[in-house]
Amino acid sequence: MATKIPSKPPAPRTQPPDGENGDSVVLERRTQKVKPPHMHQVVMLNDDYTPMEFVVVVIQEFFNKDRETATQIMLKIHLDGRGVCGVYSRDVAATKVDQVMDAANKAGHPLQCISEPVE
Ligand code: TYC
Repeated sequence: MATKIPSKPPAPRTQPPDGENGDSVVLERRTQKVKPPHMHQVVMLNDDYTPMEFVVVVIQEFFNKDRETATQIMLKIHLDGRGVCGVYSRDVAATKVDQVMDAANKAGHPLQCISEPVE
């Protein structure tokens, strides 16, 4: 392939590059551009068929809660219809939902779990 030779050399700079005044370099302070990730909560929903013990074990296993805390979360879901099991980045929350749904399907329980952005 033929390389095009520029007919004229580039014109010499008349201005120093941005941030330089010729003698010294000026560093600009900029505000932080990277925002923390938007967090998502994994919410478990109540139903009339999934055994309480199964829900407690799932919360312990996938949300790293002790038995006491897992039981309190399960009872909250049972009484209120829904409850937050944990708050994570979007991808981790989606993985938790998949893990719970997979375990519930394999055990033959209708347990439902969703992920939603934290307000
Ligand atoms: N309501 C269920 C029962 O009485 C227990 C249950 C709790 C089911 C929480 C689902 O997410 C749930 N066996």
